[in-house]
Amino acid sequence: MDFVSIFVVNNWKYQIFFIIKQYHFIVVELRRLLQELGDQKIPFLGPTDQGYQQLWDSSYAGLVLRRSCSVPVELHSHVQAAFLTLRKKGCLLRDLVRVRDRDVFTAVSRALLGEPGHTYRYLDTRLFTKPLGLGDNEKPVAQLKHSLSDYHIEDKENQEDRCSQPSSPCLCTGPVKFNVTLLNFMDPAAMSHIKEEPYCGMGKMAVGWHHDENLVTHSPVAVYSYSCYMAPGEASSDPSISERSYWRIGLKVAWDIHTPGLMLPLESGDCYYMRDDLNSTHQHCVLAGDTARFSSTHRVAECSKGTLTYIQSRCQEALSNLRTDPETGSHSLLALLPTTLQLCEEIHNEVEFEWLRQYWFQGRRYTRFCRWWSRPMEQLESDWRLLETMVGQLRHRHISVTYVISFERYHFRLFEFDTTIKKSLTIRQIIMIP
Ligand SMILES: O=C(O)CCC(=O)C(=O)O
Repeated sequence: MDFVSIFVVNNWKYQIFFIIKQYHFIVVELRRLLQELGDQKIPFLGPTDQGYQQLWDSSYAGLVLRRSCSVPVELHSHVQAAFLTLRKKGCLLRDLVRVRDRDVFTAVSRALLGEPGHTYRYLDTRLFTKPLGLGDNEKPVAQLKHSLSDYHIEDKENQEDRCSQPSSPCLCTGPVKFNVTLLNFMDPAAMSHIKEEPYCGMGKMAVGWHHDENLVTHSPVAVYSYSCYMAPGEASSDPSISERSYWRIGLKVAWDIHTPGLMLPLESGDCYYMRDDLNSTHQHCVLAGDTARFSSTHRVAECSKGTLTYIQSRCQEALSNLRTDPETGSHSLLALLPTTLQLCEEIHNEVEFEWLRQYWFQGRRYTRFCRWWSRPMEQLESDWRLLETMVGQLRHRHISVTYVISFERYHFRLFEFDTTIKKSLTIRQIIMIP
């Protein structure tokens, strides 16, 4: 085995060892907590329970509620109309994600809006943004994003002037620039089965317990909630409506079965913020109410490896080692340094597994509603073909171990569709979900 191969094998083994160790820790810790909990449930408090506000202040200080009446009426109506149009146009789809080694469709339908060329990766699926603010349907969502981020930087006195119910002093650290907006929709009446919340007994869950992934450290998450067919604030005037007919947010301290959970009911048009480190120290879930509901969740995604500009520059970096003979069109490598070859292989995998496959395994989702990504994806595909040529050159030089190992590295689930992949991107047809 040559130097490059040994280096890659060792590096790879180390990464696998690290992932297994982490996974092992999580499984052991979870088992220990479940054992300690036994048949009991973790207690939780809602607004009608004594000590609710105290619990909020002491253990959920990063959670801030902004009541619907503090959002301009016009904005409500534009945003809500935009949600309905986007749904009618079929832009919201259930995502195929990876949860505990299984491929599952999310219960909620989703669409990602945001900065052009940005992506957001969660549960092993990369979503590609529909540019926010370009089309008429998305403009109100862009306005909502501004309103939510402006509110974030307002000082506390201003907040108290409003009709919101500030729960605790907010630690605003400055302007926030949300770069992605994940829209969610679910109509409980259309679902054949909705999972029960397992740890506290909070009711039916539209989105299970999780931390929002892939955010910059301490990114706030701002959420606007729209329960269809309920005017802003309407439900609160009817005392006969039980708490469970509302959509609610459940929160609990991560890895803690002693601190009671918190349940926050939302009226249509309410917004809530998860600030400071709340998203990393706590988990949240979404509990289904009686009506259909949209939510628009705004966040600052960690995009250092998640923008089109990034992956294009990576391809250029690798391709700078390729020489094309102007007369014959034949290709050769300029340098054969182990580090250069390894970099080429890494980029080759990255563009294929993190971009092309991620894009195509979601079917015609993106080409159907937004042409924005079509051209850049064609360009990435053509770069990938050139990188394929470069890897072919390596193979002829018997450095094949590097190739095979890194080839098998990502997304085993996609391999189930075809074991002879990498021949060409006819893989599109194979991996696309109808
Ligand atoms: O709908 C909500 O209120 C939050 C949704 C959520 O947690 C998510 O999309 O990650």
